[in-house]
Amino acid sequence: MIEAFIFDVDGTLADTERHGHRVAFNQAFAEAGLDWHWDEDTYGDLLAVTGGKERIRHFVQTRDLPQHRDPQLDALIRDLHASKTRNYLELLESNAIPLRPGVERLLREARAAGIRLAIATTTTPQNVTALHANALGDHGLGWFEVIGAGDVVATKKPAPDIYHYVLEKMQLEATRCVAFEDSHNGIRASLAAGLKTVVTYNDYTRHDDFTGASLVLDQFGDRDNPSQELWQQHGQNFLSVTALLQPVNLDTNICHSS
Ligand code: XBP
Ligand code: MG
Repeated sequence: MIEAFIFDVDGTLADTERHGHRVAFNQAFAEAGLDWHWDEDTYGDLLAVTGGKERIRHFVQTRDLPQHRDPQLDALIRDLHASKTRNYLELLESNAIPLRPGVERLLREARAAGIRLAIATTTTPQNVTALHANALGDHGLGWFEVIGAGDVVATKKPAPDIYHYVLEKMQLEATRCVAFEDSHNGIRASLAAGLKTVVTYNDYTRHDDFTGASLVLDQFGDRDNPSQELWQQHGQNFLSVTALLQPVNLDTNICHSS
């Protein structure tokens, strides 16, 4: 019997990457006097590396930038990422990034059905609390029993560490949980941890390989903004807790790579 839903954040709860994180990174680079600029396509490629600090390091190394040989590279990455996080939090505080369609509804339905909620994300913890506070109000913070985020684990997605961390904190078996993800890195992590996974892709991840997912959707949807894929697959307008708790909807493993 399913007892908990474990949600990824970026790309799943909210479409944060293109106009959120990416903009915050570019602001940090400009503030530091660097001529680096991650346009939307470049950032889409860099999303193959999870973790903002790891992403900056990957960018410097793969483009063999002069900073690559700087003995202070670690300090530069740390300072850039701190600026980026400040910029991103300001973006969230201006309520610039809404939750995706159906997310708040599904969270409320799950709470009403007694389903426990948690977060398993690569992003920085402050980013999670700010997203929830701005999108759900301060009461929204208490909806999640465990927030597994960022550097709380040594190895980020696609490693399963963050899911293992959350399962251990919740004292739950993976078979009692459903994971919600948006990307190939994310589903690799959740499947490696043994969780059935629902995917809601976005513009950056629509062509990712989601093999092994139980459901692959364009969005959770709402009555007035339906999920197109769920309608085609199951004749339902939007993803509901009732649908998720019917084993048939989660026992199918989808081969989805386009
Ligand atoms: C997505 C990520 C994060 C964000 C940037 O996390 O990989 O690194 O892109 O956030 P998820 P930080 O999909 O697991 O929520 O700069 O704070 O890492
Ligand atoms: Mg994600």
